[in-house]
Amino acid sequence: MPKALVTFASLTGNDEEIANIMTKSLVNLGVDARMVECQSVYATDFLEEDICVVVTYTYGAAADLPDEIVDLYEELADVDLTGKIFATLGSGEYDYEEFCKSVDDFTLQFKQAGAIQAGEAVKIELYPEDEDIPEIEQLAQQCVNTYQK
Ligand code: FMN
Repeated sequence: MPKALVTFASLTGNDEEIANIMTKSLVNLGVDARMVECQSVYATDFLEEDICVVVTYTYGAAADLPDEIVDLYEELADVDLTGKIFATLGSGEYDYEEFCKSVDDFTLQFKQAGAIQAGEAVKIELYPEDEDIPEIEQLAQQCVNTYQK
């Protein structure tokens, strides 16, 4: 059974719900998945996992990473995740110039750490509605498919 860690940053709950849906989707596919708030996670924790998932919002004047996830982002630069599978998701708002930029930042950081992207990052406007759920479930399925290859 593959192991997955889903970590998230969420100020007003949108990304927590996305993380929740992703975790449940993985569990439904037979993955031993757990969901942990990002301030309780170190990049080295991913070394114990098969599937690494980050869910984050985007904030600040210049589409910044949330303060609480900056440490995890920086630590990823020093971890070798070769052979691991990753997925990134997040919530943002179209009104801002750089929609869900933090999701893209993590995608690049995971790639630089040597991990394999399971599927296209999922970006959701604000709260995940019913119509967003299939996209999240599809990413969970892609994580499992990539693991089984
Ligand atoms: N969303 C983006 O896509 N890009 C941004 O640059 C961006 N900047 C923001 C700046 C501020 C001050 C605020 C209040 C929101 C910003 N957002 C931006 C929208 C948030 O990412 C969005 O509300 C998100 O759903 C919050 O997630 P959470 O409920 O998990 O905290």
